[in-house]
Parts: sequence; C-alpha cells; structure tokens
Amino acid sequence: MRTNQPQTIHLSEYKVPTYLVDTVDLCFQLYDDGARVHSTLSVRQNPESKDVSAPFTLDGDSLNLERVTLDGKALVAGDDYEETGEHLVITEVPSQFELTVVTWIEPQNNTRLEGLYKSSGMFCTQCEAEGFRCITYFPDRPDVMARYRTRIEADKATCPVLLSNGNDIDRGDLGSGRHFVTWEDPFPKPSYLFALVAGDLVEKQDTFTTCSGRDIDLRIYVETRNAAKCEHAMDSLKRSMRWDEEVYGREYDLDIFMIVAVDDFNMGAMENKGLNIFNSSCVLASQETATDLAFQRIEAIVAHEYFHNWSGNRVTCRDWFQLSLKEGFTVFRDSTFSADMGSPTVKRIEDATLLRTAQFAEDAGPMAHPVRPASYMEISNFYTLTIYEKGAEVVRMIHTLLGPELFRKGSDLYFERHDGQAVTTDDFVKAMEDASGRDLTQFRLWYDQAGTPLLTVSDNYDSEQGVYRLTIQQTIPDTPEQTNKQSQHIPFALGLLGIEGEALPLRLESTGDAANAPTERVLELTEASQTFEFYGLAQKPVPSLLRHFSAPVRVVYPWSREQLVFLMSHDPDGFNRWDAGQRLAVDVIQSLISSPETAEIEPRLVEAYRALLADLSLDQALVAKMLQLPSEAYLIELADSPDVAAIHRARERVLSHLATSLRDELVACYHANTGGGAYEVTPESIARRSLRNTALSWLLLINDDAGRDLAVKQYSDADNMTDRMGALRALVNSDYAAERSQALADFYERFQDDPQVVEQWFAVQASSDRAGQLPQVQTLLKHAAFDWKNPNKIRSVIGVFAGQNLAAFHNPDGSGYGFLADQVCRLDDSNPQIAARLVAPLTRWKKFAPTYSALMHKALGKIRDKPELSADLYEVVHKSLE
Ligand code: 0A1
Ligand code: ZN
Repeated sequence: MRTNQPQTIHLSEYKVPTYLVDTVDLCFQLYDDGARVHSTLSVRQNPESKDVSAPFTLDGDSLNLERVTLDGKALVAGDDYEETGEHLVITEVPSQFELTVVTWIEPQNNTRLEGLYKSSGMFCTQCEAEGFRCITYFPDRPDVMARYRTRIEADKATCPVLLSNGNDIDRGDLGSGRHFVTWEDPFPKPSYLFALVAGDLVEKQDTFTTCSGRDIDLRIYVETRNAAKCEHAMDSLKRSMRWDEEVYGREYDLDIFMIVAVDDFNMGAMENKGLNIFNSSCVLASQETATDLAFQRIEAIVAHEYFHNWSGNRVTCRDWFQLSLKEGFTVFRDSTFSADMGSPTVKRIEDATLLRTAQFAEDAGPMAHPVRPASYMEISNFYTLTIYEKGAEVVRMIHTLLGPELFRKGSDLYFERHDGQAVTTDDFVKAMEDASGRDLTQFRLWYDQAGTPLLTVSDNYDSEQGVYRLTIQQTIPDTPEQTNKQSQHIPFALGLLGIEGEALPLRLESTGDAANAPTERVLELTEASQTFEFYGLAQKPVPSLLRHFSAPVRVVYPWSREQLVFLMSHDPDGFNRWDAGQRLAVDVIQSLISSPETAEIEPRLVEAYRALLADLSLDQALVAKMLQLPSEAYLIELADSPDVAAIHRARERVLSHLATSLRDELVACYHANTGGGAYEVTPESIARRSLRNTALSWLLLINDDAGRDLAVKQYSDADNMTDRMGALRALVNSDYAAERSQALADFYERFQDDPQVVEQWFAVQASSDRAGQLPQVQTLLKHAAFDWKNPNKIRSVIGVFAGQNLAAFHNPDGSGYGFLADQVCRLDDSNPQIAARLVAPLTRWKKFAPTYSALMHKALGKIRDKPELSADLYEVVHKSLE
C-alpha cells in the first residue's frame, strides 16, 4: 500500500534478464500460524545481457526474510545484500551460483488472494501476474523460465492432500502427525505458473487417452460436500483435450492433469502447469444448482485453462505487455471450441454482444489501451476485455484473412518455433506471415492502436449499368496518448440480397460469369476510404454488412426500418438477422427517448417479433436470442451523453408494449416450450428453456395473472436451476410483491448451504430495479451469508448492482455512486485487485449527461482522496480523472 505515485513501466524499456534461473527447489513447511519457504535457485549470468557485473535483484512483497546463503555461505544483511521494500539485492555474485532464500509468510492473513493464501481452511496459490514474489524472493518476470521441484510438508489431518505442478515423485511420513509430498515439473516455466494446494479435499478421477495412446490421469479436487458436482467439468475437460488434438494437433504433455476448486478467488480460473486452480463457481455444477449459462461458462473456462497448456505455458509471454499473446489466442481457441460444441451463430452473437457492449465502452473510456499496451502501472489492471476479447478478435481476423488451412499452418509453426520460449505478439504474427506468405505489416496496427474503428458506409445504385457501389470510410477515434491514427487492415464480410431475399452473386469485375461468383465475400479494407463496385445487378440490393461480425468495429449505414425488417427475415447469415433485429429495436427505443410523448411504437417491430414467435421452422436458439431486446448497457454505449433514466423508461415501455401486443403468442410460446423430457444441456433444450423463460418474464412485466400463476408453479415444480431461476427472476422483477418475497425466502431456505447458489440469490436481487434499490442492496450487505473476504459475494451484490442494475445505480441523486465509492475504499484495504475492478462503472463519468457525470466525478474524487490508496486503485482512479 502506498500514498505516493506508483511507477509507470514502459514496453520501450524492456531489457533481457541479467540472470537466468535454471532450477528452483522449494520446500514449504505449512503451519496454522504461517509458512516457512526455503527456495534454492541455480542461477547463471544471461549470455545475452549486457549488464556484466550487475547485482542480482530479486522481487519480493510482504515477506519476512530469515536467511540468505550463496553457494553454502551465509550472507550478511547490509554487507552482502540489501532488502529494500520491494527487492532483495545481492551486491556481488559470481557468473554461476546457487542461492538459498528462507522466508516466513502468513497465508492465513493474506486477504489480497495473491501469492499463498487460505480459502475455507485450504492453502492455495495465485501467482499470475506477480504473486510469486509474495511467496519468496525471485526474479518474478515471465521470461525467467526454470524447472521446479516442490516439497510440501503439512499436518496430515487438516491437509491430507498436497499438490503442486508436474508429477508426484516422493511422499512420506514426518512423524508428529505431519507428512510430505514432493512434486517435480519437467517443463521449464515462468514463476507465474507455479501452484500449490494443501487441504482436505476429495478427488474425482478419470482417464484420457491421447492421440498417441498415452493415458493421462485426470483429477478434480473439491471439498467433500461438492463431490457430486464435478461431472460436467470432467466431461468438458475431456472434450477440450480431444478438440485441441483434432483442431490444433496439440497433445497433453504431462502424465497427470489436475483441477482444484477454491471458494475465494479473484478471477475465474488459472492455468498453472498441470494444476489448474478454479473459482468454485467456474467448475462446480449440477442440474439443481447451476443454470444453463453456468454450464456453458464452465465448459468454456475449463477449455480456456486447458488450452493455455500450449498457448501460454509451453509458449509463454516475454513480458506482461504481451499478455494478449496468450489470452487473445486462448480466448479465440475457447470461443471456437464452444461454437463447435453448441450453436456457432449463438456463440458469435454472445461474443459480439460482449464486445460491443463492454469492450467498445472500455475502448472509448479513460483506461483505453491497445491490445499490446505500451505502459502500465499495475499489471493486474490489464486483465481487460481489450486484452482478452479484442485480442481474440484480432486472432480471429488473422484466421479470416488466411483461411483455416493456412491459419493452422501458422499455429503449427508458432508452436514448433517457440516451444519452451517466452515470446511476443510480433513473433505470433510473424509465424502466421511465414506460414502463409501474407504480409501482415499493416495488420499489426491492431496490436498498437487503441480505439474502436468506425466504418461509415454509403452506397448508390446505377440502374443503367446495373452497378452497385459501396463506399467504406474508416476512422479511428483518439484515445489517451494516441491521436491521428493510421488506417487499419480490416476484413469486411458482406453479402447482397435481392428483392425476394435471394443471395446475389458478388461480381467485382464487369466481365465474368455470375454463376461462378460467390454470394459472400470478405473485402479487405486498408485505406481511409475505399469504393467497391458490384456488377450485373438488376435492382438495387439490400446490403448485409460485416457478416459474422468479421471485425471488431462499429458500422454506420443509413438502414431504413423496412430494410432491417427485411434482413431480419431474409438474411442467410444468422448473425446479421439477429443484428438487424437489434438495430431495429435500438432505432425504435432511441426515437422514444428523443420524443417520449410519441404515442405509437413501430408496428413493424411488433409484427417482426410476432413472426419470430410463430415460425417454428427457424433455429429456436437463434429465435431465443432475437427475442432479447438490446440491453440498457448497450443503449448507453450507443448514446452520446446518455440519460440513464430516460433510456430505462423507453426500453421498459417498448418491452411492455411488445408483451401486451403479443400476450397470447407468449402464452402459446410458453406452453409449446414446456415439458418434453428429461433435462439436457443441448442447444435445443437450452433454447426451449430460454424461450419459455423469456415469455414468462414478459408476461409478468405486464402484470398478467395467468403468467404469475405459471411462474409460481414453475418455481416450485422446477427440476433444474435454469427454470427455477427463470421463474424467480420473473417474480422478482414483477409487481407481485407477496409472490416475490415468498419465492425469495423459499429459495434461500432451500439453498442456503450452497455458496454458489447463494451468490445467484444475491445477484437476482441486486440486479432488479424492484428488489435491488440501494436500501435493499445495503440490507443484502448485512445478510449473514454476505462475506467481505469472498470476491464472489462482493461481485454478486456490489458488482451486479453497479454493473447491471443501471437505473438504480445511476439514481439521479448520486446515492448509487457514493455507495460504490464507499465500498471500493473499504475493499481497497483488504483486496486492491477487487477494489480496482469494482470501480470501473464510475470511471466512465465523462460519457454521461452532465447531471450524472458531475456526481460520478465527485464520487471518484472521494476515492482519490482516500489515504493509502493501493497502486491498483491509484492507477484506475487517477487515469480516469485526468
Ligand atoms: N490467466 C488466467 C486469468 C487470471 C489472471 C490473473 C489472476 O490473478 C490476478 C488470476 C487469473 C486466465 O486467463 O484464465
Ligand atoms: Zn487465460
């Protein structure tokens, strides 16, 4: 914790490490009141470093140093070494030596959840990005890769299970009720991939046979009460292992792969070599306790962490500016995996929604940064949507430009060329270039320029010549420290539709055969303005632009409502059908915001939704998505100087109008999608549940008593969490106060012993404008199940209130902002990473209408003035106030 300004670290100042570490020998002695860590490093000078006689500097944070020896000789503080706040500096060292450092740490008091800490009585670690230095002094940077051997000693009764990376090579009894296990990881790795777990856990075991016939021992470790909730994660793991062999040719390398579930965790999960550690909510699931969304999320996260074994662990990052090298690529991989396991169109819609709603907002805000940032103060603040999701889109665009075969050739070359190395995003792009023969020089700007490109599209049709001209202009907005940006290389997929909805041949030459012309093309934009001519068209077509969301850009084109309705029902690209529906709904809501007294709501919107509800020949998973109106967050994102209350009112009005007009269709939809066999997690049955729960929520919104009866019945009869939660959510968001209270009380009573379900119970209330006004949220914070030390509880109440209950959070009296500021200050003392993430909704103060922004600014000022601001919070708050 500090009061002065944290240092800024610049990519341009990168230097290779002065010393390399070949092996790390660790011994952990774990006790109730602390842990002693012996660490022996074999060190040598880096032949590539120019600093020849430099001291050896190791990083450390919150350590009690007990002893340092160099080649067996005890070193003397002040003479041989110096301990500054954040470093251990060994003044003089030979070119090769062995260094032993003994430290004492207190995992039981570690509330930051970085390094070694305790969660529900279990010891566990989180070392990415800079947590290893909270365990022992070490050159804690990802380009120092070493082979680790780890011995863990602990009490047998409380810690029967002792785990670390690699293979278990020795174990035994130590007397006095203590025992030990030794692990050895044959693969060199950076310190951020180190992990240790010690506790009383049960194991669920399985086996996977790899493509070369090796049997891998798979284990998921959980607390006894969760033993029955591992099956889905285990199945997901096996599917991921098979998929990575088939799609990327990547086989698992160790003989054992372990996953551990812990309740207190700052993020979703962590890809430590051979020993992934997961937030319980991202691994545990059963039909009764997890929603469809949770099942899908678990599958995706298990896959993500597993895929890191190659994209991240075997080939890792040179420095933290390259974070997207592993995260962008791995998100792309897990997203393709999820698409292959379920509905590709629906997955694309989900990814694009997250990007357009939240990443575009980040790109337009004070913390905007490129996929490869040029500087940072606190690396934990850079685990962002830009690094992860936009980074994945950048990799996806390479895939689009190269095509699947050349992309695979490129990834093979990348893994082969850099196996065992710590590399850069540029090395990744170079491998793609070398394998494909394509020049990606201009494409590299995606890594260096922040901000969301804006494409302004205009068109005209020359009926005499039968030529349709499309002009696309690109501009990239200024972002902090970046102006006057260069044009980027953008793959732009499109199609043209004829009057009957037919897909027209896209002829870019005046000569040539229409029959051979494709009906979809990927245009490559490289200039500020480009015009494309399409020949042989008998009528003016309707353009279907940026199909599949082929690039993370905004598109502006003057669509008429008529064209949007047409695309909604005719576009052969499912993604653009959905997108047309969203654009139409946005247009209708926006016109209500600008003239709220308008009596009529666009009848074509109602009719389009009626058609969706009636047409059972359509992909029901897509229909379920199309029925979701654009979120308030997205509407805010699209607006200049948004008035949150006005957006909320307009959206609610459209919703109730749709629900009233389509009341009978909704009841029919509800019944048509009810019943029909045992619970399954397939795209079809997920779509059925989604449709029925959407219908239910709309009916309750208009106080329909029949809907209420259906909800009450569904709530109590449900055999799965999606339906129980769907009914509960509908009741919570309705005016049926008695039914709402009863269902909420029953739900808590039923599931109070299950922390993951209690989190859902908190979230459903905190997200509701009926049950989650500020006084109610304050009551939730006082609830016996709320825990200030548990990040999931904090997120499910405070995070959900500020991020999802927008009308309540943006209460024009500023109370929501003041509340958030107070909680952030309180959390900064115990868990700065969580505090810095939670503050995000306030940082966008400049965007909002003046009445809101002044109050948001004031709340940020309150945080800035807190004494002893952490580096994490300092960076976010100061950058957003600049
Ligand atoms: N690498 C992990 C995410 C992660 C990052 C930081 C953490 O602690 C600060 C924890 C996990 C992933 O991408 O899944
Ligand atoms: Zn990751």
